[in-house]
Amino acid sequence: MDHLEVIRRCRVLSDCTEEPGHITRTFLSPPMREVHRLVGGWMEQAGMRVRVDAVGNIRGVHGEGPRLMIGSHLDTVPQAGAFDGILGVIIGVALVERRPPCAIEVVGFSEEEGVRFGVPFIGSRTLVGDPVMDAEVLDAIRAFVLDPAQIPEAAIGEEVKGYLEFHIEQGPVLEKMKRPLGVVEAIVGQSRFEVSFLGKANHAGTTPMNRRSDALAAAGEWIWTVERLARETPDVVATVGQLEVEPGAPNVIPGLLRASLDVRSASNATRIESAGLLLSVAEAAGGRRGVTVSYEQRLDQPAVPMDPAMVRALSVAVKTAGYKLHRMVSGAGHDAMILARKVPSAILFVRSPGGISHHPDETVLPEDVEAALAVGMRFLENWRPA
Ligand code: HGY
Ligand code: MN
Ligand code: MN
Repeated sequence: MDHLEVIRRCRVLSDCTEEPGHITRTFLSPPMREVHRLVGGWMEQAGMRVRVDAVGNIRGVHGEGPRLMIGSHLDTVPQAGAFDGILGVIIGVALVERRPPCAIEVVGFSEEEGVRFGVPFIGSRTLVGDPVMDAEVLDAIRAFVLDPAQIPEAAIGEEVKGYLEFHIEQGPVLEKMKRPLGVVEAIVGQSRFEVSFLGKANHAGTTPMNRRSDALAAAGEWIWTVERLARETPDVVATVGQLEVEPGAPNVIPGLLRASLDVRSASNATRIESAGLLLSVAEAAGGRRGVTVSYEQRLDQPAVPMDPAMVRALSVAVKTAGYKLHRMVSGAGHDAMILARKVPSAILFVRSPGGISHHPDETVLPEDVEAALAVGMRFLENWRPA
């Protein structure tokens, strides 16, 4: 499988979607079954032993004994691009086809984005023995005809000695630096919350402005402040990406609003402090309107350094393959930050033209995928299980 076939297969998987005309594939959604069939078939063609584990991760093994895991996620955000996650799975299969001198397990994680239930990393957390056991997640597992009782068996054992992820950068850095690839040194920390604004629905025409508890007005003031404070704070990004408004009629004052909050920073102290400040701003905006604010934390993920020895080995592989090296921090979260709890982990980034991701215009350059395959093989030729 050459670099053009890797790209072709990523685009084939784009047709596995919940939303015709868009790429939307969430945790254990129906199109995920077709993804398992296609990816599983490509893994078998590459001579791998294939299984789907209890949370819907697809896993292919080639070789015996201590091995390196190569993977990324199968799921997408709504109206996504064709490469976020899946590129790393298909590159893993392509590298197995080239028969490196080490045993490999390729994994396609069933859920990394956290879109369906607001909790990210369901697939990779299962592998490190920290499964998400929320009732709604277990119901989805049963509905996909998988068995939650098998979840413990999905955890990795002593045989997995390292984890390598190939992933698009999803940002503008490599394009600006004119580099095809980037070696990730660390992944920023991430806090996610669900914030609820409980006001009082009422008639839009008859309720005087000074007698309203408008949940959306409170959230609107808060969201503007989230953006302003994040702009003013170095090394912090904050995003309100999801809003649910009830009852959601043009002639009814919004009584209830649920919002997501995503706060990231390379510094854990800055991230935690900023998140706390933004939540108190929400409470104040609600208080000025008789709107009660509550919140639930959905993720408290510290920043994670990548394994120094693997970073060095990847850097050597980039240089010996003839490419200019760029080492960088990842502003996006990745399954590597979960696998790093158990095994040495590293990420090789592939340039994102236009710096675009989580968008249909997300793409890759064929020569950059070719570079990633060449560097991946050089890394594998020298990797040995510690
Ligand atoms: O949200 C992220 O950083 C990743 O794309 N899941
Ligand atoms: Mn993503
Ligand atoms: Mn991703």
